[in-house]
Amino acid sequence: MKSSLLGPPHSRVEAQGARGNIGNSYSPHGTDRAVSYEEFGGLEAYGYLTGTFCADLDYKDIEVYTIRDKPVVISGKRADASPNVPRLKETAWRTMEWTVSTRDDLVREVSEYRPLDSTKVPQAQILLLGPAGAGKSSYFNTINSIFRGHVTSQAVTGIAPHSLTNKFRRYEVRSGRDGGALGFRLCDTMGLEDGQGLGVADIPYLLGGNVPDRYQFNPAVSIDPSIPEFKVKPPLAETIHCVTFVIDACVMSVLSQGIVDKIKGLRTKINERGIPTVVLLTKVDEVCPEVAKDLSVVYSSAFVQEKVKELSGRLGVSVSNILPVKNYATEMELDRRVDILALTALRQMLRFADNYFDDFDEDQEEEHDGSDVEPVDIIHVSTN
Ligand SMILES: Nc1nc2c(ncn2[C@@H]2O[C@H](COP(=O)(O)OP(=O)(O)OP(=O)(O)O)[C@@H](O)[C@H]2O)c(=O)[nH]1
Ligand SMILES: [Mg+2]
Repeated sequence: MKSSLLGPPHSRVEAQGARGNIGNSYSPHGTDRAVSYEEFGGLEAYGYLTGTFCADLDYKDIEVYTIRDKPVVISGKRADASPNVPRLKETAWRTMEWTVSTRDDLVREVSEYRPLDSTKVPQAQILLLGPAGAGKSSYFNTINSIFRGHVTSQAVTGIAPHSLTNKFRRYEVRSGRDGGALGFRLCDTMGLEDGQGLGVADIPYLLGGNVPDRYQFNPAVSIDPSIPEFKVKPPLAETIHCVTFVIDACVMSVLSQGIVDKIKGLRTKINERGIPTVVLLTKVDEVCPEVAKDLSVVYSSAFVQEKVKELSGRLGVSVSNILPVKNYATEMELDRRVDILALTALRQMLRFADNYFDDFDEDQEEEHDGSDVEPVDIIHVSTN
């Protein structure tokens, strides 16, 4: 079945009379980039971009070569998607109170968070890693919005042929416009891409705090330790204390093997350093129509649960460490349910950062003279 589509990436399009989302994903045929096209809870179609991006970068030509029912697994059984398949489970697979007081308690808990005094670290450093377009910058914007009290978009977000974020940013979050800085930073990175973008060789420098704020990434070249601003002997306060992988629920099923391998390679490096990892599953509003209507049913959604299980299997991460979120993308006003999911995830990251501090080996706090920095894998940590 072939048909041509013209539509904005990562948004709804019309095809074969059905509505769905497009997400760029993998490149099986050289310069062609395949897309997944997914109807809410129903059809799944695969196609290739047949044209180039138009001048305004907003539209892609897409030739769909197949459309088929999207397999859905409910309670461990594979079932064809159909209107008869219950989208919501009778019993939620995670519990959550969606009340105003839950939101307020989370805001308070996160606002009051500070790393243990003994660490001499003023702010936990959380590194956001993930494929291009997964929602890393949007997650920072979401958290920033919550504490600003209105929707903001400090970090640039959007869809582009390659990662839109091209600078390393250690974002601080303030409580209110003139309030003090909170006890964490969200470190935003360039997206992971097949054959380019952030790579496994870059990760030791990012984890080790060697890379300065606003470092300009080069998608074709690994981080260069010979740049003048490269921090040879960063303090513990600047190293990474928790890593968050950000994965787009819409396209995770069709992530290329190259990207999955890259993520696994990064995880190995991160685990070797005992740094805890969390996975954010973004865009859950785009994989389940019930969730799109009301985010508070996210933990009852069979589709979201299936995505969580699938991701767990694909990346080898435990289900409990995969946290569904919906970032602010088009909203003008804050939404309590968006805040609760985003803050629950952040609280988990901060708890994990605390675990890292608890486990931090005193031996690693020894001074290094910094003269022995090697191209990869050497991270110098001191407490100054
Ligand atoms: N519906 C929906 N859209 C989202 C969500 N998160 C992000 N988006 C949209 O997805 C697109 C990409 O988001 P970004 O935050 O720029 O993604 P990124 O991971 O920073 O991408 P790069 O910087 O290019 O690597 C933007 O158009 C966002 O508005 C979400 O949870 N739901
Ligand atoms: Mg970004």
